[in-house]
Amino acid sequence: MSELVQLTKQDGVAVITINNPPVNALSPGVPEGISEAVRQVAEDGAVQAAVLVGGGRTFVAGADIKEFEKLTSGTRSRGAGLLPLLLQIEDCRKPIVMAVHGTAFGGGLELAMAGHYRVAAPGAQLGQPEVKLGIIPGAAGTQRLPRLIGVAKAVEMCAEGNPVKAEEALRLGLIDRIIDGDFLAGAVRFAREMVGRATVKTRERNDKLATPGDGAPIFAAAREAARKKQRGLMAPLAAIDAVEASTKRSFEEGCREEQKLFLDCLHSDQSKALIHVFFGEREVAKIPDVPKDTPTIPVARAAVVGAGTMGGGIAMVLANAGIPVLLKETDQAALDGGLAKIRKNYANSVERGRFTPAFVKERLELIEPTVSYDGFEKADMVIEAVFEGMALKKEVFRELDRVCKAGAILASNTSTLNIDEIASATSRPDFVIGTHFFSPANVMRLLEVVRGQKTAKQVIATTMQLSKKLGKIGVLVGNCRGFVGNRMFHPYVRESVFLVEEGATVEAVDKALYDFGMAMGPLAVGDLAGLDVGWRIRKEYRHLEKPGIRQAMAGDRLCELGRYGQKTGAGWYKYDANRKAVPDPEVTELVRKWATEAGISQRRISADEIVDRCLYALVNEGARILEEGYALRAVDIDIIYLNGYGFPSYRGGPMWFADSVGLPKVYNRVLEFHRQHGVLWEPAPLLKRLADEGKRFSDYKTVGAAA
Ligand code: 3H9
Repeated sequence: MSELVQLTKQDGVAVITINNPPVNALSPGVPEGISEAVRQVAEDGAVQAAVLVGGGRTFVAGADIKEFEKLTSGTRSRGAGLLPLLLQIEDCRKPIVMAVHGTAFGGGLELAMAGHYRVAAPGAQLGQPEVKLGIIPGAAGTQRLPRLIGVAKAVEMCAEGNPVKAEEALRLGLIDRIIDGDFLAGAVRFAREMVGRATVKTRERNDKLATPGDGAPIFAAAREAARKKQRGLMAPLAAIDAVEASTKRSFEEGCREEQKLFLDCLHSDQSKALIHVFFGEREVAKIPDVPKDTPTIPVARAAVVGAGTMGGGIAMVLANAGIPVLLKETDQAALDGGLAKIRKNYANSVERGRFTPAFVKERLELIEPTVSYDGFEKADMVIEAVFEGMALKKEVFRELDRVCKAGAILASNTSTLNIDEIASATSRPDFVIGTHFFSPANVMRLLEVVRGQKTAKQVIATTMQLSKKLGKIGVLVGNCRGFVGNRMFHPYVRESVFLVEEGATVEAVDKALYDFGMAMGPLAVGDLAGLDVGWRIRKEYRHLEKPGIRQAMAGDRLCELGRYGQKTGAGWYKYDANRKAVPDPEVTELVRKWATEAGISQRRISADEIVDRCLYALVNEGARILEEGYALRAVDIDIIYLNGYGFPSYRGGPMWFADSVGLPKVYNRVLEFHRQHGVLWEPAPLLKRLADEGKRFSDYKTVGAAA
């Protein structure tokens, strides 16, 4: 038998254990090992039933995702796949009980469904998350799941990819029992109870399958939801087609249809991008010079300075993770305002069913409002979220340095300011770090963790670990202006404004980028965030601008007219009372006038040009950041854009997108823009080099440690 699968016997019950840490993926050798074990069970007269269980922390978390790349690149052949093994299990005449703890995901759930019975540990999760990787279940999951739980729930699970917990799985009929106490002993006891009972084959059950007529409205609704909620993604629609096949065809024909759809998805660019994202999200946690075993500081108590939108959101995030937090404002009125906003946000979450009232009550009790620094001496970590201004930030850090205990981490939520300069206001720059949350902080998953020149490794390790505890994805970046995300966003937005000045309508620019897959167009984002924010900063730094370089002016001119965006009812768009954007012909007229005055000639601009101008500006700046070492890897930039800027996941992030277009093509287009628009389009040296060498951004490793 394979080393990855063991067989032991307990009084007439065989226990088949899969041991392929960390998640018991179905890597080469595992299916073969299971097959051999099932053969032995069938042949061994002393065995009356079997339990199949995962060793370690989980059942089987799915097919081995690393193998997919080998399959699509042709470095590994598909072999017979899992289907014959699942038939072999189902055809065994002795009851085989699948014992699920941890997760039974993807191929893991497909394996479990081929068993005659399923038991689970409390809290275990079962799901078909393949769509999140741009594929669909490929081992009869779309055919067995509806037979076990009915079409409506099966299509939801396969198309949305979200798992169910054991308790719901029991209600749905996906499992037969929840085992409290000693899991393996309970599963073996269950198997013994099943000896002599029918070995029910899931594939032969049709009692829960809808007729094509009954199923039609379910599938129509699922398609509509997928087009809306998973815009641009192919796999959910393919998953729905595959589940629908279960209602129209025999099991065998349904499996053939599923295979075809599975392979189409597996070979798609979307799947390659989403698999890149899966591994990327894990890669960003790995920091070359901060090894996994770097000691961390326990963060048992925290404090936040500033109860504005960001500070309040950050306090909620800490409280949601069970960390007691002091929330400080300068005066009672501001504090009350901040708290009212927090309560309103929580009330909205209860309304939407995200939190229970009891959960919210507990979390609110963890947030202790204050107008003084009393109690700060107990905090293990303080996050400053006061108004964005260097003098004020330094004053706060000077004070924090005075009141906080030695060993406490002092973090700043600045989105633009120099973290080393902030740190210089303290006597402990090694304990200062940037934690750049994105708005709304309690919703957005991204956390840019900004490493200062002197930030200690344990402070970095602690902050990265904390980001995971807070449900965020932490990405380490270096201390440059705008850090990674906003530094790249600047040329992206600049180009969108230039395009409007050159004759594209506001709607055309936003639509082209929305159709590309961005969650919102850049101009609509500006209206949402407030056009005055950038305008004020630009006014402050105008004296630093190099003469002769074109500056985007239309946004600033709108601000001069009091059009700050949604909050003033007008910006690039007009807004009705419900903040719904309406195109405003007056803006088109105004911009035309301003452009004429500035000597900019207007012309028709295609959607392709809009996308190229905006995205390649993003990519070109990303290449500079990478070469300068402010991001550790191209994938770090991708993860930032996917989680903080609404970049479409199925395009893998801006750097992956550029790689998939091909860097020579991207470089040539950047050169073309350089010729047309001048110095702002100077190609990044790294882009040129990689394009010349026929390489990709993902091949490039920085020497910098994002410092
Ligand atoms: C599928 O099954 C298709 C089928 O229909 C069959 C078709 C024929 N493969 O996430 P973690 C690695 S598609 C390979 O940090 P956690 C992961 O990269 C699959 N590797 O732990 C990481 O490596 P490293 C459907 C995998 O406790 C390490 O394991 N299944 C796989 O936070 C630990 O992972 C899924 O989509 C895998 N399948 O979360 C499930 N899974 O340490 C994907 C994990 O080197 N997996 N690794 O960075 C998950 O959702 C989470 O990993 C899980 C554990 C919840 C299981």
